[in-house]
Amino acid sequence: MNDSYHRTHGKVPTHPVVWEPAFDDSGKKFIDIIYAKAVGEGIAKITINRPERRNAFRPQTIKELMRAFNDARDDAAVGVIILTGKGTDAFCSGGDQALRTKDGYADDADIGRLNVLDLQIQIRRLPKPIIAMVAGYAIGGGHVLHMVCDLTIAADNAVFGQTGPKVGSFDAGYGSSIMSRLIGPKKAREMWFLTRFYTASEAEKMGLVNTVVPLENLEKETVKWCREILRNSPAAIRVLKSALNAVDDGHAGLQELGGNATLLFYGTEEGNEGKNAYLQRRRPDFSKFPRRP
Ligand code: S0N
Repeated sequence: MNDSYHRTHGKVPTHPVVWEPAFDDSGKKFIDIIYAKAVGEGIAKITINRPERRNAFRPQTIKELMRAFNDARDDAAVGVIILTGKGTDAFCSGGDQALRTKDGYADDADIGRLNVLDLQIQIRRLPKPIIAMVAGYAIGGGHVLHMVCDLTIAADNAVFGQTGPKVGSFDAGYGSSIMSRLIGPKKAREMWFLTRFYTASEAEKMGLVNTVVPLENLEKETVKWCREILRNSPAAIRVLKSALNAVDDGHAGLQELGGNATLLFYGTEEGNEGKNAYLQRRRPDFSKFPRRP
């Protein structure tokens, strides 16, 4: 960043972030994840906490992730969310293969499910930026999770890949369509058909990640990106996130974008004239509002 940028915006603070444990209002504990918020800053951090399984997710993990994302969405003090994995070996290695049944993934004696798809949609629709902070492996359904996040900051030890056709699975939803958007249709075919793994620097060249930093600087750099985002207009970012997703998300994408237009309209005098007229049992008078060119 040049000097004139700093003159108008001031320097991005570099003091260490202090995390404190966070909870949702369900009264339930988190077992498979760690949920934290930065003291005095609008950053939430959600960490998949199954390092002994390279942070593979089971249905329970996804349910807890969804609870934490929901809480971060509802907390007006939170402006940016980091998704990461515990330790430096893996961001997430996808669905827990030991729990895969003919119905999908099943926790102890439970029915199988593919609830990671609900989480993907939640990440896409959540109106705050979500940053994947990736150290180590981002593989399979874990690779899809980083792709559906808004930004990805990778450590130099990160490894990216899909294993589906090797282990008898595939993600024919976002895992295919968003990948094709990110890296192009030929490269997406390569990634899925050959099931190769890619280094962080290869991923950066492919457009899979935003930046690569030394492992020891991963969180510091991610927090810096969060702080830069937090200096900007939340409404502008909210609308932009939905706009950037709208074409790919079809009707649901337009609904999200359109919802933001409604939200902004509710804040205008013109929008309120209609409501007030209804409540005051009078005919609305929109004549004073401009019909702009
Ligand atoms: C990640 C890899 C490359 C790491 O290798 P490394 O460092 O050599 O470690 P390992 O010794 O292999 O692993 C350490 C321990 O962790 C266990 N483990 C690792 N990954 C998994 C996993 N995914 N499931 C269960 N266990 C895992 C190892 O078994 C080992 O345990 P111990 O010490 O007890 O032996 C390497 O581990 C690797 O290749 N992992 C598997 C990656 C993989 O194939 N993932 C699954 C891909 N498929 C999906 O994610 C499904 C996609 C999906 O979720 C989906 C998509 C669309 C629609 C629906 C769904 C859905 O299913 O919900």
